[in-house]
Amino acid sequence: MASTPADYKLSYGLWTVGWTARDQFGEASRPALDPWDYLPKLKEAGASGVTFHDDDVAPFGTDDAQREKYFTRFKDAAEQVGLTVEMVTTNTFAHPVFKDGGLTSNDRSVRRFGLRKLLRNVDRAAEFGAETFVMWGGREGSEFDNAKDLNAAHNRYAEGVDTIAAYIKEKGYDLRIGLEPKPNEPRGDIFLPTIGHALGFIAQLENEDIVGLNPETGHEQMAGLNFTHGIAQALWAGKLFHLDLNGQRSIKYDQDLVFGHGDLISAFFTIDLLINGFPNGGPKYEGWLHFDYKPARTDYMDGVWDSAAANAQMVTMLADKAKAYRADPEVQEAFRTAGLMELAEPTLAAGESISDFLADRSAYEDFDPQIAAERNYGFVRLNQLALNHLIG
Ligand code: GLT
Ligand code: MN
Ligand code: MN
Repeated sequence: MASTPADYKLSYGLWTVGWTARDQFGEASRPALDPWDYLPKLKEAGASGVTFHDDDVAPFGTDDAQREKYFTRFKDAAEQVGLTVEMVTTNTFAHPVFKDGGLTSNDRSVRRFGLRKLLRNVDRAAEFGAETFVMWGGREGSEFDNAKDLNAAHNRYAEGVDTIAAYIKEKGYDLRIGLEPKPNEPRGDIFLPTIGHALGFIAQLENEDIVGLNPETGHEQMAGLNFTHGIAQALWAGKLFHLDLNGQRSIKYDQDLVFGHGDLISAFFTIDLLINGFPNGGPKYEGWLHFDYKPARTDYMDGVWDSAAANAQMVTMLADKAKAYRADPEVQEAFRTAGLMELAEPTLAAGESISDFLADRSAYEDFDPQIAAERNYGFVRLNQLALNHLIG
């Protein structure tokens, strides 16, 4: 039976449907609604969760009394509509004060201001019961290689993230940090450009236990990388805390298309991994399927809601196909032919020492590489079986 959006934990950034389509070259092509007015339509599109930046709900500079009113109103509306605020994130990129970064600006007073804005928003995230605190450091980076002491910049970035993590622990909040990599845009080059860079950075932190990743499909693809491989490594490392699903067609500006509207085959295997897990078991993603996309500038309000629903529809359709693919006996047989199950077997036998291994003539001296080289793995057939499920 076909699945429905209610079968998955689907959530949307408020800034996605809320994007008025102002871009580098043109004015807004759609009006902005009040933050709470997006919620009923998001629910209708298939959402069970919603996420926001501090400034999406209460604009930058709003005084404290007014801020509380905005957040209370938003909270009430979300509860009434039945949407969970599962993640909260902080805008440390839009105001020109952050033009050289929030945590890595060369100006110490800006870094102190940025860190205060982030800590204030940690309290907000906890108040809303969010599970994840996403940090996208879009302005952390440079256009020129001589603009920064790159060692000091990484020290300041680590100091900032560690301070936020320490604050979460001190307060006893049930919250984890998800760092979001991106190679470039808006900065010429952004720090923590890919999943791999971010994993390396996290390993250096004092509070690495509550710091993981929020990878975005298109951001890895902007760097020419394989998103499914990237999230697989994050899962393997126990660091896939959250994710941003969307679409991107090749190495170019951040397109933020609907999920599956970029590289469809990659989207299929992403959902296959997220829904079905690794073929031999192992760590499985249990978190939210969060969409971070932009409704096309050419669409008006009807198009905003069409595109929101399209994301949910892509997940349900791809999940149904991915489940059928895994259950297909021909696919299972092709998995075995391809050696997928064999890969789960350790290369050394249980208890085998290195000297035992060196003494095993069958592993080397008597091994015939020529015969092994003639193995037909059948990867193309296996891939065609996947495509039969996807488009057949
Ligand atoms: C911004 C960015 C996204 C991030 C958001 C979280 S904000 O829209 O393009 O990729 O996920 O701060
Ligand atoms: Mn993006
Ligand atoms: Mn994102």
